[in-house]
Amino acid sequence: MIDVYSWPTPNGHKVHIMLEECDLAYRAIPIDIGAGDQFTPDFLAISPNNKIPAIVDADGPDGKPISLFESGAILVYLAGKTGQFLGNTDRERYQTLQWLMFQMGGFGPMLGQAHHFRIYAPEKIQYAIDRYTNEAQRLYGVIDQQLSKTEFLAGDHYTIADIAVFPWTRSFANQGIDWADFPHAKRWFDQINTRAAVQRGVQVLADLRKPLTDDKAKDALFGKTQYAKK
Ligand SMILES: N[C@@H](CCC(=O)N[C@@H](CS)C(=O)NCC(=O)O)C(=O)O
Repeated sequence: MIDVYSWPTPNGHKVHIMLEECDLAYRAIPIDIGAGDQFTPDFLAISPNNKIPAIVDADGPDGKPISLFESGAILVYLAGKTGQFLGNTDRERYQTLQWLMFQMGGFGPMLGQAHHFRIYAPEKIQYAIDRYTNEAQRLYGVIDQQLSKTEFLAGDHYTIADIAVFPWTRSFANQGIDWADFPHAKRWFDQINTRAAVQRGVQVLADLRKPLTDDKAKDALFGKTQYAKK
């Protein structure tokens, strides 16, 4: 059994989708990041960066339990454990890792900032909105260009690179993205979105999510709770 400590956000959805795709037995344990659950000592013991997702696999390497944080590392781990969605050849595996790193290092963080400054920021700072909206559009251009040449991000096969990028593209409107500008990415989005495991994955814990309106939740994520001196 794999325990996944998570919340229904893009980084959480990546792991939920992968667990569904691999048909692994798992239990989803909600970490309400708006209520500050990510700062409890028990959670920090497995996720010292106070972010979801994290997993504890009772049946880790050598049959011993393992805990992991960082969604990209978790995807690589689950791909290794099951022998699925990493690519079929060494070349494909490196290309998968390349696009996974692209998501972890740029696509996710920059789209997160676009969403933040466009939607959540208490003041509308035009410089920040322009900076991150432009960067979001540039990044969608990168995947659109790739997907004009290949069916999936890493080539001919659906991999953890697609699983990592897809959840971030579900909030395209809040990132200032018009699909009409990115037809190849839209074709890919629609294709991934129809997968049964993807549909199940994005529903995991989904009923717990609330709109980010109250001050306590904003403090937990962006304010004094997040940045309290230890
Ligand atoms: N690089 C990390 C990012 C994880 C992340 O940003 N998680 C957010 C939710 S999508 C979170 O837990 N935020 C709570 C906080 O920052 O306190 C990963 O991919 O796992």
